[in-house]
Amino acid sequence: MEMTLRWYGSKFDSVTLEQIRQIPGVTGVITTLYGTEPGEVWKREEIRKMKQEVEKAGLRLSGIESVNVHEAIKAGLPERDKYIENYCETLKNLGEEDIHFVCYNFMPVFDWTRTELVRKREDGSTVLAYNQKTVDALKPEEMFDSIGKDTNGFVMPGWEPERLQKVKELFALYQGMDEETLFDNLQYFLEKIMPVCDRYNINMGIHPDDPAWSVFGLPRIIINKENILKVMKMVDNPHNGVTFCTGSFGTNRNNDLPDMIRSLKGRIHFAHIRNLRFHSVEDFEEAAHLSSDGSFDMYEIVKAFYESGFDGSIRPDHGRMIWGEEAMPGYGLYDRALGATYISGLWEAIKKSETS
Ligand code: DNO
Repeated sequence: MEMTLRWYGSKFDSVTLEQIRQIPGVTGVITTLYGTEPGEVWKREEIRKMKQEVEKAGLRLSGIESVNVHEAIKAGLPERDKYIENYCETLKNLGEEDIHFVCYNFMPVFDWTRTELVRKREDGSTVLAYNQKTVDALKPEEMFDSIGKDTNGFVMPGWEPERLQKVKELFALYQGMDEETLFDNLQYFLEKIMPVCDRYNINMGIHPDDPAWSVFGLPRIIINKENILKVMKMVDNPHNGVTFCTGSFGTNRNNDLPDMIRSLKGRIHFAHIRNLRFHSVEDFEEAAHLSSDGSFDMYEIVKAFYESGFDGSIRPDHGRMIWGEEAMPGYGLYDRALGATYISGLWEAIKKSETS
């Protein structure tokens, strides 16, 4: 297991590589060429520059989150082949720069969805939150305006203004599309990229849908054990793997996270670990990573990773905003650093108790 932190690059992140380097146990970052558009080919020089910057700070570039998938691929449009070719070219360039992990998602139109970015908790910290009734009362195109004022001026991943300006157009692409068609489109994409992944030894990790159910009537498929196992089977290649995000799969209270982790043995290449606090099945907020602060048993989750021989990168996912920090919501330094040391502590304890 390698402990990492997500980093958006010096132009976009308030957290610096020097700060990340000082978090005990963190040796790598997960980053991206933030600012590239889905469908673009990533140039080798740009990739190399990004990697050198990370390495110069004494850290490893452990993987990419995300190389986003163009909407034409998800919607299965005739021009998808061109964008898949571009995707393969990007993978090849990453492989040639010795980068071997890529996270992506296959959610139509929206990436992750939250209804509040600064819900205040009793201790004065703030967290991201989701309420289904709020979503039900909104039109999709109003979604960004409803939270946009709370981003502290940061461009949120998955909520880029260019994407949101086209929301209505994008919705039209999925009119009447069922889940089976979305599975087919994912299979088509995976079958085309696997040869490049085999050649350059690139592990792909699909990120679950967040929340793990349909929003605004759009089809969503990476939501539970049955569906994720189906994706693993339909392209049965170890390079076709998962980014196991506890906070996303965990939105659905029927998902048994430790059981899912065990059933995906060998196919989880990257872990996002965070905790949620539920007020009802349709209203939840993000919590500190500790079990006692939320609704998940973090010990059982980390144990499932340990016992299934997980050897990929872990990153503490979204944290609370604490100690007056101003950062991209969910991605401040302080609470994620606390999360990293907590998860490392659980890992050490589990390892020692199982080997003694
Ligand atoms: C949100 C993130 C997601 C994730 C993508 C992966 O904070 O977990 O935006 O990076 O879904 O492609």
